[in-house]
Amino acid sequence: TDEIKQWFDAKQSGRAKAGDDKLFGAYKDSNVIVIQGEAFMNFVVGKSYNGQEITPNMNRLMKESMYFSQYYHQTGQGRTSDADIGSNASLHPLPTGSVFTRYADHQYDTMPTILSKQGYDSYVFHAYEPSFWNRSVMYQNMGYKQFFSKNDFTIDEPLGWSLGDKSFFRQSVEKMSGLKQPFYSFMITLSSHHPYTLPPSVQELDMGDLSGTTFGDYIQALHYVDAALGEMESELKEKGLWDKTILVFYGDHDNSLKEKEPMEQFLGKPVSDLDMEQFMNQVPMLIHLPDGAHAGTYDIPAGQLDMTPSLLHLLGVNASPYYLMGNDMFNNKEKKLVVLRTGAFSDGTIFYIPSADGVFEHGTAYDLKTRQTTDIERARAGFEEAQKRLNISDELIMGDLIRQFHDEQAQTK
Ligand code: GP9
Repeated sequence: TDEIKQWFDAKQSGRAKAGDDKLFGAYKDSNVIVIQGEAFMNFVVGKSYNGQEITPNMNRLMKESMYFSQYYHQTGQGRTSDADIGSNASLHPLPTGSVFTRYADHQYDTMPTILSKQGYDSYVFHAYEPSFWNRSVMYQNMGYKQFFSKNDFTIDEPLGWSLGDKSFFRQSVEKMSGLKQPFYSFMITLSSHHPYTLPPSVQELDMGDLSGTTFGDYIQALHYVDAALGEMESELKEKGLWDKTILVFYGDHDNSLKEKEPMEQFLGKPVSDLDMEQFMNQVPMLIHLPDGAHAGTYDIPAGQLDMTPSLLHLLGVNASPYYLMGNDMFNNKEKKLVVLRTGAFSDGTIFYIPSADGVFEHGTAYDLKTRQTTDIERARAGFEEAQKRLNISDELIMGDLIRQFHDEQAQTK
């Protein structure tokens, strides 16, 4: 554990604190609403097909939001639950299985537990069976005051697996409007779940040659989720929550549609291996601040593990006592490196893709400027750091080391 402690000593001592920059604590005591969008990928954002905008509401919202254009999902086999643990506990998911089902009794530093010390109550909303991904057990451990599951919603818009996202958002905002502020709300959407076949009445786009294909259905589903997002914005404004709330939207993972052909048809241009690799790994990340300030495109390499440390920065919470592996996107002192569960990584200049055998030299390194393969040696240091981070995270989770470290700290006080 010495290596782990050393790594965290360096990480924690470099965390942002009061007075470092104007953004630190600029939105102290704001409510925080985070929406995790099912299979919502970045390549659709800003795109049109057959003259129709796919995500008009998000495109509009982006103009008054911080948009992170190089944001990666860092999930593994635990899919939606991995995006959740990555984002809310800033740890890498496991090489196999899901933290939610395998280690639900271990201790984590999470958005809810950290924010509870700042006077926040935290709530999680997902209109599906509470036992799925072991959520009801895990959410209690993660420090949520209440989990609003399928049992707490009226199924007045049956769609796909459960309740449609439009009604899910409306009923969730209704519940939120009665809560003591400030609150943290984490919401998980569902309508754009594989296989994406929403009924024709809900499919609004003319997908031309792509209609009736899984890819076409996927685009239709995202268009529906985007409309739901637009409605939610109005509902938050109606309830007087909009300008008191940091609203975050990000995608949880890829859509499992790995074929190039429909992608090329959708984008109307050829797609390289590197393009495809990035499309499959990048999700949108939007942060809308209560006053709509600091809007623009932020092209730093980042990922789901960075959400919690970055939100703490905006809220003025010192992250140094916590065992969070991600980077604070607003702290210029932290080295920006985003590590995916596969061992792929990017530092913003290169993107390294490992081979199946995991041998460094067998992987491929791309230069992100030329978009061509580059000397593999440029990736060596990043590869080693990526492996180190994944190992540290695994040991931390499996060995319940966060509990041990906090216990040790408490004893030395
Ligand atoms: C169901 C939803 C789906 O509750 O979270 O999860 P996924 O299959 O995408 O991991």
